Amino acid sequence: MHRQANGHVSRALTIAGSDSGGGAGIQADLKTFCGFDIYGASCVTALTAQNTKGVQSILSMSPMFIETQLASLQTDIGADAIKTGMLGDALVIEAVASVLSQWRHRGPLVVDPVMVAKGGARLLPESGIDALRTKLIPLADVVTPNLPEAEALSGLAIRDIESAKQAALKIAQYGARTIVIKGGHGDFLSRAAPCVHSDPVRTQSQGASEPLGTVSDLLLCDGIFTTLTTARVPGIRTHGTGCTFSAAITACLARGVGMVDAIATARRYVYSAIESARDWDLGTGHGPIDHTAKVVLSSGLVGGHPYILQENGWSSQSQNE
Ligand code: PXL
Repeated sequence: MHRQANGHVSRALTIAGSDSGGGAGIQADLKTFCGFDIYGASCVTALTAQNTKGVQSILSMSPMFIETQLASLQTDIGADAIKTGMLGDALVIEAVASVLSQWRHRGPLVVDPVMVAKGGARLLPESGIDALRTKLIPLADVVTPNLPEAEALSGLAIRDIESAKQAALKIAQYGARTIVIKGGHGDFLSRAAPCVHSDPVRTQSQGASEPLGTVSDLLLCDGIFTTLTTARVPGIRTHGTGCTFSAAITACLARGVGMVDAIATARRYVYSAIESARDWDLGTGHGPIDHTAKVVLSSGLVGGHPYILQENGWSSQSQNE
């Protein structure tokens, strides 16, 4: 278990829905926290009856019970970083935002603006989108929309890298410091963007053409755009990748990792988790990913804590970091 300099165990909190199938939501988040040697606590916002074929039913928690769970955690365990996932509706978003805005000494907030499940089930009605924009995103240190979520939040159609950048700027205007638009749903972001930070996996420079079969995310951090690119792993074992990505960022932030390194590390973890589950025989639909995949952390990120390097196609530069 990772401990901070003062000996405290690093704690991450997920505020999200339960996936009975174990691949997404609270279950994915807690597995991810374990993968990063972080203590994980949870506030359940909704229960889903779900398997790899889809969501069969949803039972929402009342905003009042969600507030009670958060009060239990706030007054005892605390959190070095917090993420939100499926929140369910505008009233829950308002309740969560209200608690978080009054929570002193909490860590950074990662908002994964979950709207639709991989199989197509709606996890947030249209009416919740405005509450995300006006109540929760202003509190966020980082927001991690996929392409459809970025379009819904910004009100802009994303067709290419330029429109993606406009959408990111719009979402940043709601008050979040960092925006990651995930390109897993399409290749709009695979055209190059100006690159300032270097991605340990692979970085595209402006104007460079990108090899086929890649996934690029657009990062806007403190006003600077970067694209982060990885090889695309073929197959449909991608259930829970969004939850896992935002949970991995949360885990890194709880450990004190800087924002850009946290995002790059989370991408590597998700890549490893997809790659590692490729030949799993588990369910017949959108299969889950392997949360026991090795985490690749840079030595500089974790202050001497033992880390594991994995040979899975990362550049030697990242393996040697
Ligand atoms: O991946 C989005 C998501 C978030 N939270 C829960 C889910 C899903 C997708 O299925 O079930 C609970």
